[in-house]
Amino acid sequence: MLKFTRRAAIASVAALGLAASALPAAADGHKVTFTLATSGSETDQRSVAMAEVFAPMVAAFADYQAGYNGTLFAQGTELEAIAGGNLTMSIASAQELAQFFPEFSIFATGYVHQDAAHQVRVFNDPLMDPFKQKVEDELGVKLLSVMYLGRRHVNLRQTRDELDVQTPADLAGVNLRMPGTDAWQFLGAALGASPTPLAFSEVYTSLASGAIDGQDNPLPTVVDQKFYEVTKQISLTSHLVDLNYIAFSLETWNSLTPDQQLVVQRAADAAAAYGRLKQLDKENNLADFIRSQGVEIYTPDLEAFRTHVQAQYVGSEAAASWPEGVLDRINELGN
Ligand code: KDO
Repeated sequence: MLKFTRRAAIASVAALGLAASALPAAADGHKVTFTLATSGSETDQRSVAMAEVFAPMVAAFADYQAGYNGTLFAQGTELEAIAGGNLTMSIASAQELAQFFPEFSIFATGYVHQDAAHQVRVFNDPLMDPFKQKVEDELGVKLLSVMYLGRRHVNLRQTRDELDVQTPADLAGVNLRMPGTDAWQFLGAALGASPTPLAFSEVYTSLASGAIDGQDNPLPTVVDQKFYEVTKQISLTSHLVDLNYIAFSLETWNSLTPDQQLVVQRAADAAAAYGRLKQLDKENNLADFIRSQGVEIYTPDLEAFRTHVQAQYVGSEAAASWPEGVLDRINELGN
């Protein structure tokens, strides 16, 4: 297994950074401030990548500040804050964008993206151009890069002896927390569960109190949020290879010089690449730690889940919003 080294990552992005720092500071010496709002923690790999890679690369002309854990803007309100001129950046989701543009639900559909590399090919493919343009034209938000969040799995309070999750039928009646937007709730129901909308910041306490039976974040998030303290099993459904977008204010973007725009784009790509490698490294190496905390991890009947989940989207309102040919192109870009 390729062991991703922190030094290698920093060296590879520093080379980019050096090129960027050769650029002159802001013409009048005045620096803009880029403010990021995220419901993620400060230690989440996407947050770390923005602070340790993106921020230094734009430092010649921009100060960077970040609000974590939803403290600046509640989860799901960041895009509106950017559109309203009250925020520079967010780590947005396709599910949040689907609230404005239903067709974005295609990128939030269970068992479509195959892995991190597939996400990058899709984001960089011409199929993405109309999606990106619409977000710029109608929301005033520029999608700079795609970030890897990870493979989402069903993570429950019940032990496997109490509830062995092999097929969607085993999730009937399970109160599974999903994030609040329609695309997330649809996915939770497609898994066979009874989805409950709840903000990310409420998940730990709701698991601890028993207000919910489970949640579905990737392994790195299970560790970062210590969900292993309040859950007893993970059925590796891998039902969504989840992504986020580095969303940037178009108004701020248009205020930058072409050179500065190039640096911002390169900084976003470098941060996304760094965070992706770190998240993949964590994802591939955390299972034993989580097991050591008393959480049983096992693989269910993946074909049963894939078949059932995908059947729920056929003929759905979400699928009706997908532009002709896009799903076929996404599948072509798969392995
Ligand atoms: C979550 O609320 O479960 C979720 O994983 C949804 C993602 O789209 C994203 O908002 C994420 O939370 C946050 O970035 C916190 O990790």
